Amino acid sequence: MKQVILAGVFSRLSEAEPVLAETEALCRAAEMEVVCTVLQQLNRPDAAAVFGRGKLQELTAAVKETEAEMVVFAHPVSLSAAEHVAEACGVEVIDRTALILQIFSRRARSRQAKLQVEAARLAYALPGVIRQSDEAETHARGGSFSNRGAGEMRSSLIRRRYQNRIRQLKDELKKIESRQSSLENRRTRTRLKRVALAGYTNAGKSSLMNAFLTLGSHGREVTAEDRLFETLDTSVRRIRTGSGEFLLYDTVGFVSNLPHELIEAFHTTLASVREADLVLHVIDGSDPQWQYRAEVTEETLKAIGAGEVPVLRVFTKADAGIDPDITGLSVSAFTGAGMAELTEEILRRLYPDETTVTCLVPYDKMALVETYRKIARIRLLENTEAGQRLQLQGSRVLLKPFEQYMEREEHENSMGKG
Ligand SMILES: Nc1nc2c(ncn2[C@@H]2O[C@H](COP(=O)(O)OP(=O)(O)OP(=O)(O)O)[C@@H](O)[C@H]2O)c(=O)[nH]1
Ligand SMILES: [Mg+2]
Repeated sequence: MKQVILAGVFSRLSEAEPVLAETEALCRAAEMEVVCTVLQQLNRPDAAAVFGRGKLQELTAAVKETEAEMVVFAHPVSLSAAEHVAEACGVEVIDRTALILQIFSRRARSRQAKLQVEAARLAYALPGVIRQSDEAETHARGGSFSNRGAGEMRSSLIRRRYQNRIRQLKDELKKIESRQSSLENRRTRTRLKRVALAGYTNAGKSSLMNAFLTLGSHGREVTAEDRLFETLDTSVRRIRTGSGEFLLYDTVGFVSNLPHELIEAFHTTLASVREADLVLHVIDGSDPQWQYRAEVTEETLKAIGAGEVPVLRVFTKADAGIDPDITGLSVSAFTGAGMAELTEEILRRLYPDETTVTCLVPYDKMALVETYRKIARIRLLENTEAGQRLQLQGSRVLLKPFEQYMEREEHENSMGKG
């Protein structure tokens, strides 16, 4: 565990709490231990040094006293300001974006995730490289004849190397994407509706996916772990329940102010959310900060271009003691409680005009039933003297001709087994 000092500038210290808690959790995920916190109340961070002069001295003293190895800012900081702070206090300084990039980099397992993280890291570092190479150039121009060249050449070489690597990464990612999109096309042909899990990191999305799998579907379980950003790739599973089917996508979790470099690099991974028919917003109901985190998720959904997709909120970890103020759907991935209700609600949202009815159709009207075999699901309940008792499931409009034979309409959308 690396010992670090958590630092930050906030316009109102009272609002700092959730951001600090979140950054501390991010530090733990990067195997850093926060030994001390140094905050300053300012309308905005000082452009040159983040902190004011006095605060910077306080930070330097804290570094000495605690023997911390690094300072982590809880918000983005310009590269030049970070350099200034690093010079003043003599240890490495990183900002929140760099911290998140580090965690992503540790977690990336698939080739795609690794390339995406590398692209994001280079995009993050590039402005600094460009600045240094520009400075070297200016310096070389103004300098004497003898020092012109070496520094300038080295900097522009590094800059070119970065830019080439970024181009190379983009090309490779495109190849992976085109392979994926042909797979997606095959999926589209099945015309199953798509549901995407979304939510704050560690909310319980992957565990919920696994809970759906135990409802009777086949497919490998996904990894669920008590770690931030455990999932960086998108997995898709076909969920078959007694009441209907859909495709379920599990993907990367969110955190406040997800760096735009990451959002851009993970554009394809996040397509599963943008292109879903329904977003299942998974909220950890046992988390005292759930409200803040749910807002973060809903803002991030907009930021990734999924603002128009209908959202269904679900509170999970009900077994761990749920906030009593919560009124929405609640489930537990561990005990399976609430899963049937959740499935029904998902199907209701996916097929708003579907219904299930029971009819008694006389034997001389069987031709009608045959006509509907292709567009409605029909299940024989029993043969009676008066005719066949059938359960029909399909869109409300299509089932109209059966109205005269209807015995009862079941609760909307519970699609009968079979
Ligand atoms: N008590 C309880 N714990 C749960 C439940 N679901 C998930 N957890 C725990 O919450 C932690 C995070 O679960 P994941 O399913 O990995 O969460 P995630 O949202 O996929 O996380 P990321 O992929 O990191 O964004 C794990 O330690 C799980 O064991 C639940 O229903 N009840
Ligand atoms: Mg996960």
